[in-house]
Amino acid sequence: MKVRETEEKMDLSRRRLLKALGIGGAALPMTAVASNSVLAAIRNPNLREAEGILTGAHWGPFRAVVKDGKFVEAIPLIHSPADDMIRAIPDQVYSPTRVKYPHIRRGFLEKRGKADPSLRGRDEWVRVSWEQALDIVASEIQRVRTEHGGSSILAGLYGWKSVGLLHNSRNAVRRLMYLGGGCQGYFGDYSTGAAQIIMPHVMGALEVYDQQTVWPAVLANSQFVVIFGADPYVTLKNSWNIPDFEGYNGFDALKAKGIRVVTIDPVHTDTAKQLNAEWLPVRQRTDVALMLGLMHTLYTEKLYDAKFLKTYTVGFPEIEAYLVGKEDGVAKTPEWASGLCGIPADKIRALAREMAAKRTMLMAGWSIQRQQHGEQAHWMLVTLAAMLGQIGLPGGGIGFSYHYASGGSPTARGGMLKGLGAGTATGPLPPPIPAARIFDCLMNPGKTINVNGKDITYPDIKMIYWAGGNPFHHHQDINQLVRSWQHRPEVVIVHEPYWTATAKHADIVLPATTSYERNDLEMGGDYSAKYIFPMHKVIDPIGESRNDFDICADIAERLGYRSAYTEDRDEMQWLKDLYKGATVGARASRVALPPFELFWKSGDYVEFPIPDSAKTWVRHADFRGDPLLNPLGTPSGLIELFSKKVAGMGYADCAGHARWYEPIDWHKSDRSSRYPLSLISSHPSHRLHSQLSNAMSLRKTYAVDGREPLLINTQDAAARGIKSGDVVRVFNDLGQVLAGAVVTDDIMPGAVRLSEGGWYDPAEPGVPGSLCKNGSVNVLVRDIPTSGLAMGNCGQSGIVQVERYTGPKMPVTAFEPPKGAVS
Ligand SMILES: Nc1nc2c(c(=O)[nH]1)N[C@H]1C(S)=C(S)[C@@H](COP(=O)(O)OP(=O)(O)OC[C@H]3O[C@@H](n4cnc5c(=O)[nH]c(N)nc54)[C@H](O)[C@@H]3O)O[C@H]1N2
Ligand SMILES: Nc1nc2c(c(=O)[nH]1)N[C@H]1C(S)=C(S)[C@@H](COP(=O)(O)OP(=O)(O)OC[C@H]3O[C@@H](n4cnc5c(=O)[nH]c(N)nc54)[C@H](O)[C@@H]3O)O[C@H]1N2
Ligand SMILES: [Mo]
Repeated sequence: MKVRETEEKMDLSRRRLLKALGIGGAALPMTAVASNSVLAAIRNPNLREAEGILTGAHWGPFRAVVKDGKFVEAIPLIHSPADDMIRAIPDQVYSPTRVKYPHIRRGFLEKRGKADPSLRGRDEWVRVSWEQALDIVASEIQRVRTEHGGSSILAGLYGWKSVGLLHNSRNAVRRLMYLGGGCQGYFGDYSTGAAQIIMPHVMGALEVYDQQTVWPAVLANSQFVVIFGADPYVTLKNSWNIPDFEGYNGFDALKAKGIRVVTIDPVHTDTAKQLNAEWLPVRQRTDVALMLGLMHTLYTEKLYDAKFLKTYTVGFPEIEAYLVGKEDGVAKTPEWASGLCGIPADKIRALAREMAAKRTMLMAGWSIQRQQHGEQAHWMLVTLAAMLGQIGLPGGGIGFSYHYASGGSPTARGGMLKGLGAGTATGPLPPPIPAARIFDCLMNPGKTINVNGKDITYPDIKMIYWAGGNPFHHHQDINQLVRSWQHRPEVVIVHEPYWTATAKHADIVLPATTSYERNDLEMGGDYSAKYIFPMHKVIDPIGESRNDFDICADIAERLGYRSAYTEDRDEMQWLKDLYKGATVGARASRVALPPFELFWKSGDYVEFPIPDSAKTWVRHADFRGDPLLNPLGTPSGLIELFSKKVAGMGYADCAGHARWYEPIDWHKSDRSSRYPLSLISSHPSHRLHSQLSNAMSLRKTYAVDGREPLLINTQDAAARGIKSGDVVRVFNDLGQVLAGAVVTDDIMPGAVRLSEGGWYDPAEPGVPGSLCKNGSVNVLVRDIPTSGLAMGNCGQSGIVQVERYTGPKMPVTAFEPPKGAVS
């Protein structure tokens, strides 16, 4: 595999001081390792000062340069397409949007839980002292818990927070609530809500977060790569841990080797351009129909692998009946598929033949499952791959995470750091609700839903406590969110470094530090797990901001359990103990780590060795080798193209095998005469969701008239008299936003793209239905579940109309602190 030239690689050849030593077969005495490392450290005693302070973000490791106490520059450690995001960090840290002091909205300060909730989002803010804020927070927790029980507290909620395993804001809050008796939580996430529920029924594993057939095996064997609904050159910029960016090396090498790539996407993506791929524009939400057309071709032309289906799967007879139309009277011919997805029938046939003739890797992103009936997309792709019969072969089959966090980067042998845990709840924990049903829950206390075969009854929520997430960008149908938020809870508490829309809609906002204002540790490479990065504090906290952990510890103190919360450990002791845990794990896999003190003092990172066996690893090869000895975790032990279990659950919108369902919103629905454009809400190229939106140096490079950019096709723009740079109004019957037009043929006619993560900016703050001046896409997306089975979110849904905006000037105010806030 071609190795990307990185500063980090040069660093390593210069000084290997902290490279963890793979001991191989024979165990080295620990002392030998330690003295080695000590020697190395003495050779570079001033590493930190000389090269900047090593730390990291979801978008990469970097060295922070500090001058006169100010964080002035962030230098990427590994060059990647995320460099511009790293360079924007100082700008983000010093943004005028920082929450510098604790604030409480006036109504709440005066009347507490009896304050008018409809003033949320428009009340005036009052700066208060930490003492006063913490006293009020603690007494509100106490009051709500006593009056309504732990299940009325919705806490430790969804969000991407920052990297750092100790300062995990979600767990900091969860731990506070667990030790106090418990709280209401959630399951699943917004990323793969549908896939992570359906895949275990079909494949016996999550697939989406599992290791993929590694890149060296793909590069050596794949002859054809088809990418469904993914834009890896964009989405590989971010990882849950600190990225290793190895996925870019994989895709670059694919191109260098001249392996043919086809992308199936409504957008001519950065990835398609980078790889010189053939672009097949597909109508949004119709991939399942396309897959059926491909399968029909394989079937009628006898290009499918009957032996594979017989040996490794159950349920092909049901699929067969459905394909030829015995089940519903409709044969799923390429012509049928073409009528729905817009790709010509001959093209579908040619694609199916090529897939069957070559060693083919089907790579899918997650957009196609973040839609109504999203379960079907991944299930149908598995069904198509099973017909091709290449699952478990090197370079063939399916991969659901090549676009994310460098899935396919070979896994190292070493230790894993654990982080701050939520601890054990001292009281009963109610069954968690699906992540994206939170606002259905707010509006409907006592309602019972049935999800993945289980009944769950919604609690009556009185308190929302959020740290590390931004629901006023991430949740669908923001107007409904405003309504429910102003209707139900008595108290809303948010920890935030920035005045996001979520903070602006709270009762109490506590200023949180960024990860550059505290010490921490993080793993590097989600799939490779090959680095441990130190995250040294770069600067002192801005304003009076504090670490989530310290805030919660002080609240725990007021509630009488500080010592249980902190385990009487301070920041450095926690870090030392987390590191010690990884040392023990590493030793078990015969890898020695340098002692913590040395590691921390050096300011450098640790890199674990990648064993040769990891470089040839093929997903499902063991199953293919012997399905009896290595069964999948499904009821049959085989791939379930038909699942009796799912069929038995009886959902009207998720049957026993993958099938095509018409979505409520698409180009053929009734509403499409009023809202003829399909709305694509891809993940933004230059930020992580809403994070970094407030870094203005970066924003200047993509915003149009200071607003979120809307990609619109040349024909659609011409028909509406829209030019690049125009302010446009994007609307449907859920709401309306302003955006800046980018007219291009990189998006197919009939579709527009407004990336997720735009800061919600209501022209009339706190008023549901208000125009959003900045272009937050979730004002326009329905809050419906993918299906009864998974109840994932449908972020990649929506249909809209677009017109040139001719109304009064509406400057963006999303990045200004709210009324009364002291900054
Ligand atoms: N329409 C549509 N909607 C979508 C999607 C889509 O494709 N389409 N995608 C969905 C997906 S996959 C996801 S993952 C979600 C993402 O949704 P979120 O994870 O909520 O998005 P982020 O912008 O990352 O929000 C994280 C927040 O945590 C704050 N934060 C960062 N560090 C800290 C810290 O140390 N302490 C505290 N207290 N706060 C901190 C940040 O300032 C930020 O406001 O969005 C979902 N929404
Ligand atoms: N730069 C950047 N990287 C990120 C993130 C970020 O915010 N910014 N977020 C991270 C997170 S939390 C996640 S979950 C992942 C998300 O990874 P994904 O869910 O894969 O990303 P999306 O942006 O939703 O969609 C990817 C592609 O699908 C296309 N698409 C949309 N609808 C359809 C459809 O119906 N059919 C087809 N064939 N294509 C369609 C879009 O045009 C886009 O090119 O990315 C991660 N990486
Ligand atoms: Mo996500």
